[in-house]
Amino acid sequence: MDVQHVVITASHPLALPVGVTLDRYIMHRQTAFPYATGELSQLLRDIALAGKIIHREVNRAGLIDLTGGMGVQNVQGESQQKLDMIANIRFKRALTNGGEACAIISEEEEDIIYTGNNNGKYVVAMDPLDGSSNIDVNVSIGTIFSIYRRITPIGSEPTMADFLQGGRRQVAAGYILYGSSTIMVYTTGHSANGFTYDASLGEYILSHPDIHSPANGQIYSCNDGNIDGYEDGVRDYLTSCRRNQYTARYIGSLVADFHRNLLKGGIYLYPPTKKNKEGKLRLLYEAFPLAFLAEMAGCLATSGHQAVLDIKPTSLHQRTPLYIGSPVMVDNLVSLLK
Ligand code: AFP
Repeated sequence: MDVQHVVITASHPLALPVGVTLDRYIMHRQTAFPYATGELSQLLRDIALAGKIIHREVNRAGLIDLTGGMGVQNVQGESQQKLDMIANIRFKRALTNGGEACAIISEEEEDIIYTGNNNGKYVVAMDPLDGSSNIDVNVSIGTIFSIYRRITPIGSEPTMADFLQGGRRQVAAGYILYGSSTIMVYTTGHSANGFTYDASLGEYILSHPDIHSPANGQIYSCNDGNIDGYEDGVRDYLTSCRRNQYTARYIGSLVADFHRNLLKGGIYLYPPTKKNKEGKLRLLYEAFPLAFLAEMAGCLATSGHQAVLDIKPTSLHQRTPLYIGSPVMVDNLVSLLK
């Protein structure tokens, strides 16, 4: 059954104030959907819970390494695994135990992961820990997730088709950034909201309601070392950024770069390069979810030739060029591309 969505912005009578917990917010939002069964709400809570566990692991990563170095393992035998593999295991476990997802795809794994919950209505695409080169050096990293309502019959085994529906079919998407604080930002298709994690309470608290990104910005984020491989239009755009004395900021963790630009105004670019002719970023795990969020917050996301959300996915690990951020900046860039 198609559900009538109710748009709730910060000024809507159903909107909740800064300071409410994520759980309460999710429950409250559910009341806006007359036919909601609570399954998507539960799935979001499962993801949030996995995020808390990753937050804990990230914050003691150095200590885990020490333990691993001593040849000691924890009860799950995981202490010597790299943090991105641990995050992958944690998320799979949370989503499998939660029962709402019938299948998962992960940037860390080649094939579909079947949860055994064939009655689950949803499938989840996730990058459990993006920015792996930053893990060992205490620099911000993040989890990205994307949720689709399955198109195969409930009760049957999910298939690739459930994951290849296209970005506009996402029912929810978001990220958890493990930075100077941990924040979960997500959308269910109407507004984008951010919840900062208070570890002392064990709760995510609404801190960034109804995010609207500035229409224009002065920050550009790309790997300058790849510039020789960029097409002329991208190089021209970067030249204009320098001429305008914009600020260059590149963390190398998409979630962190995206989050900063979302709040402050800016553009993130990962064009095709000599090494990655299709671009480096993954369509299903990185580009689709962030593009969905971006559009909710008033930003644009393009591959250079079309809106990211209009790209037809054909494989689970497909790559795409990505230009995402403030609409004026993205439009200026696109006007220079052939
Ligand atoms: P890793 O997880 O392999 O570090 O890749 C991170 C990422 O997908 C994205 O988060 C970064 O913005 C981008 O790749 C960094 O890529 P470069 O190191 O090529 O700039």
